[in-house]
Amino acid sequence: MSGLFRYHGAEASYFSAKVRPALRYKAIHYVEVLPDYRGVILPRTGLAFIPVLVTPEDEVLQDTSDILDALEKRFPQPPLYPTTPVQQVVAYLWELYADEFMILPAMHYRWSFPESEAKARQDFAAMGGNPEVANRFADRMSGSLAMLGVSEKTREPIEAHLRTLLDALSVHFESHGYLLGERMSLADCALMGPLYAHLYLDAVSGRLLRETAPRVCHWIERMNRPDPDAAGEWLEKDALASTLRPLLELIGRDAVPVILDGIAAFEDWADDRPSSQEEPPRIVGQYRAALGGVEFQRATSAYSLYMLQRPVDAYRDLPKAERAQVDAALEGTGCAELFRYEPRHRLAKRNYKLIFRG
Ligand SMILES: N[C@@H](CCC(=O)N[C@@H](CS)C(=O)NCC(=O)O)C(=O)O
Repeated sequence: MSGLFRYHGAEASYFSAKVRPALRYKAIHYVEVLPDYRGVILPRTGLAFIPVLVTPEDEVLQDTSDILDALEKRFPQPPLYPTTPVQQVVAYLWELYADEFMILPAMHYRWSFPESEAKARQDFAAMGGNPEVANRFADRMSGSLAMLGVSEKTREPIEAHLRTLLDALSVHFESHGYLLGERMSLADCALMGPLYAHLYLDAVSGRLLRETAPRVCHWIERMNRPDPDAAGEWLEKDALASTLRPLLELIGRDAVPVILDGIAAFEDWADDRPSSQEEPPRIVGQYRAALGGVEFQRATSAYSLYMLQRPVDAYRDLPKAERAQVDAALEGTGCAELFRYEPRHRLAKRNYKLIFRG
């Protein structure tokens, strides 16, 4: 055993980009290897997802939220998870947004533009070494656009969302190094998934970022090359920067309704499931969502509820006075809706699979 963590990930992989900055920031001794599906990932997790992190003790961690939780526990310094109420809940909120909503612009910009698609196919072939296998994978990914809600109909509101996000992030990064202040957090890591692995690396969106959002590009570069000795602190007194407010308003306006409608549809399905069914399927049909006034259909995913539980648990575990501080910080952003929603079902993990609990 080498004493090293082994990180099975890929440069163009959304979720690989979420954990990599944390490994570097925490100065964890690790190597990043090309994903070993046959030897490690499939036999050990039963799934074909990346990233996967194998610890020096040969424990296999899968799912970026679970990987980051485990890393924070084992290497608490430097921290990634704020412990003050507002910043903690807001960090989980960004994770939910980045994992569940930002997939729309990320997939749109990779697969709706021939130039981006061609580059992605070449990148996949270079990673895997077999162009046919790479193209089959690319076909599956590009074929999932309609299921995700990316279509000619949603193109305009998706692109408008990204432009507004980039403008608001550019303003924020004029005054602050990271989302919560001068230190990276879970929030920044999660946002790296869509922003680095897809939007920065892909041809058309990469140009858009470089031409219109150089400060966002610089944040991406700093996230990928963190200097642990140069880190500052999150804002004092659990404050949020005033420049974060337009970002939270954007999340509240566009992403929160799409996410909550999906969770409500999943819960309706779960109400009627056979009582013997412990494991939900990944996708349970489609639900109606709306973005920028455009109605569309999107796959209903069990995983969205698992991700919602993180900010909601963090919020509900707070003493009343601290919950009031979170309410005050999110007042009028549209994000507080998430905490008013009361899930009727609860999901947990067993052997890397989601299961109903209780
Ligand atoms: N919730 C998982 C998602 C992992 C995931 O979707 N990974 C993508 C690559 S970014 C993948 O391996 N997809 C393979 C597939 O969909 O078949 C996590 O956070 O790790």
